[in-house]
Amino acid sequence: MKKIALINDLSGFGKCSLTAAIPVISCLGVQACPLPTAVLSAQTGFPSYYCDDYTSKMNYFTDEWKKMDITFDGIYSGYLGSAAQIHNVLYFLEQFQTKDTLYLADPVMGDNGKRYTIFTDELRKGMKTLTKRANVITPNLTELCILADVDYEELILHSTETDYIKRIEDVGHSLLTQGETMQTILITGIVRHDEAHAYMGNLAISEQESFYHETNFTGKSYSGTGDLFASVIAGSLVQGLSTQEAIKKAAAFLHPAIEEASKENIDRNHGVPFEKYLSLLIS
Ligand code: PXL
Repeated sequence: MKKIALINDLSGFGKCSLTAAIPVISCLGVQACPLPTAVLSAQTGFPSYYCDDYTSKMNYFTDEWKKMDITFDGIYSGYLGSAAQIHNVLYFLEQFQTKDTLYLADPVMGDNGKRYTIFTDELRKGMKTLTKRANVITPNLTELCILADVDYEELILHSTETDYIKRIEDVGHSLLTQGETMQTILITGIVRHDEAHAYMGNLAISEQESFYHETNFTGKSYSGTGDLFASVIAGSLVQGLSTQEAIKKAAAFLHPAIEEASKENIDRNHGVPFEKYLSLLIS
């Protein structure tokens, strides 16, 4: 059975990080192997939460797994609680990344133009280092701007213009050329408007081609949707799907869950009812 190492936190509430990744990767028929970066009572968007940082424990997992002679088909790193954890991820990559491993780095740093509370400049530099080692990265538009040193507010001023996606593509291309192993940048959560509607889209950029896919936008964003998306992509690519197929699969799974969250007026911090749609991932 194929295996993916999931370097991410475990949050009791918020339907994000490991609580999103494990069920998705499992439904895609891939073994999920979690390496926790932190254990939290709830994700950090809630007004109060408890966080047990795992920085000093992460390398024990790496060393034990190395002793077990394990190999991974995929490595997926997400939320990191501190810049020190970057070194742990790099240590993990030294032990387990080969030319046959798919490494997906989700540079979790912010959303809707805002940085998450734990975010520091050191963490930004570290995330950038990780993205350079990855084969696929999945920034949302906010994270793309942070990585590429582009002004988010200025960029979204163009969201009603016909060349908006092309503008984002140019930003993505500038990052792609900086990566050592980076083959695909998958930009999530692009909100575009025309006179009548708003759309939410994902843009995949590689050296050879770009692919843009969008669905209607409900007007709200929810905790964990980026993690659910990246999890579908990681599991699908490891299973041999193309990037385009993986994006369509992720959108078909996420769209109804987001629509339901919006209809039910679910608090954004609690995430979307994705559990009801997991069967869409089973083939
Ligand atoms: O979904 C991203 C994420 C993951 N993990 C934790 C978070 C967040 C976003 O706020 O707080 C703990």
